[in-house]
Amino acid sequence: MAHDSETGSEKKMAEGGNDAELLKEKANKYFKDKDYENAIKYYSEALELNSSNAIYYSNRSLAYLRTECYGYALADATKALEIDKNYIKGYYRRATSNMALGKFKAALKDYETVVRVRPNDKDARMKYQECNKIVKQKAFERAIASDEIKKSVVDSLDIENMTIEDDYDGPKLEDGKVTLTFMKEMMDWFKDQKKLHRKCAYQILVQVKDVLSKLPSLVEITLKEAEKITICGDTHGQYYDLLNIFKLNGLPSETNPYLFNGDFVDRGSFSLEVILTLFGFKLLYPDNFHLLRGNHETDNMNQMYGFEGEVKAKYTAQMFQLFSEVFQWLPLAQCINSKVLVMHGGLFSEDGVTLEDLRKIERNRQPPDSGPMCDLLWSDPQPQNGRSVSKRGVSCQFGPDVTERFLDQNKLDYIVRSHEVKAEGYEVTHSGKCITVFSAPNYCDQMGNKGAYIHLRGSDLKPEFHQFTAVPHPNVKPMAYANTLMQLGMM
Ligand SMILES: [Mn+2]
Repeated sequence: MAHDSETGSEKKMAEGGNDAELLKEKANKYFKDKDYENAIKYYSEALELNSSNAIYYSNRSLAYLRTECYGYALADATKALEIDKNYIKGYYRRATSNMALGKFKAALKDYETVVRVRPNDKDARMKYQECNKIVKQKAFERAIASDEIKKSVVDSLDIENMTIEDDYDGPKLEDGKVTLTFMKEMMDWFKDQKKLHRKCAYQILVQVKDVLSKLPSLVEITLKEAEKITICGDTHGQYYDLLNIFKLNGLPSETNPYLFNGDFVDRGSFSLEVILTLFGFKLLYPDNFHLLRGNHETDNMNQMYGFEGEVKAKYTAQMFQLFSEVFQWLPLAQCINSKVLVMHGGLFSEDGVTLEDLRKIERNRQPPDSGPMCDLLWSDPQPQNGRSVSKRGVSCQFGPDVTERFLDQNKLDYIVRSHEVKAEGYEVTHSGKCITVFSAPNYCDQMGNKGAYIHLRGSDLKPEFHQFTAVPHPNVKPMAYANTLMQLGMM
């Protein structure tokens, strides 16, 4: 779908329409240069002059899709269709927004409409069929889930008897254990785009499931005076940038602890390499290497944004099932020295949530649509007081007063969260009480942002920011394994 720029068809515009058109042209140019923030700004200005133009809404909807603001994208696509119910692109936009939000049935309705209106459009038919397939598969999964207690993949594996072929000369666990030598060999092996033997991958997954399932939903650690921890944000399958973090900041070890704050997989096409490396270090240093769940360590996201496709391409559907089981055991939040709380998304849709409430969350599941578990994975801060509807269409946005009250009630100093790309790799908001850290530089090969990580020392718990830029990676584009409906060029 080309981006809408046809100007000729709108000669019948109201007064001020030409100014609005100029603003749209300006916005289109920013869009083309992938500067989505400015594109949104000028589409919005165009809409202020002429709020009855479906194309403006539709174009802004696409810019919102690109910046992951699916809630806003959905609202704009809906608006475009209210103005012009024959506007085909509006249906595509609304369908894509709904897909991104995991609302597959709603998306299917829009694809149905397009196919009905354009029976000879092959592209439309393909999208309809793709979406229909997902809806059917979801219905099937629900049927199974209610029929019997879901069995673990672990029970159907016979890892002991998996043979490693003689021609495999890659890394192997030593007596079934992850060692530092194994980790170094595996990282080099991955760097050369080679595949770890499936037996080793399964060994890591089964062991890490066991380790993670013994952790509480809220992990609490204490740093001594002289100790330091490094907190990283989203890595999103950018394996070569992960290696660069280790190069700049040192390999994980008992004296160089790390906390990776979710969204390890999806989008970047080296998600398996990232997650197996992180799981390997979790096994090697269970008390000094920490992982929290992000909103992308979930089935719906993995189906749309590439991780499921990548695991199926490199291994099997069964292995993806096991990943899904492991992800459900990732802890949801971590508290450092009873003062700093770390989570992937942010704070809550309601006041009064306590650390005790977080400890009690039964996390071994796909996240619900609302409530504390959903908020921890999905919410975002906002500059104004109070709460508002999420731009993403899930959870909420919370203001500085919300942060203040939460910290007061729980006797905390500040929160660290990730989840949003930031130009500088980090951002300090809410008077220093809400910090965002993001560690995927030049996100999706196109955002031009820096990455960052944070050092926290036991002595003062003051955040110290370190920035870095993207390094080259082999020529496999982000989203290469994503569902065809989500691939960038097709939106
Ligand atoms: Mn996220």
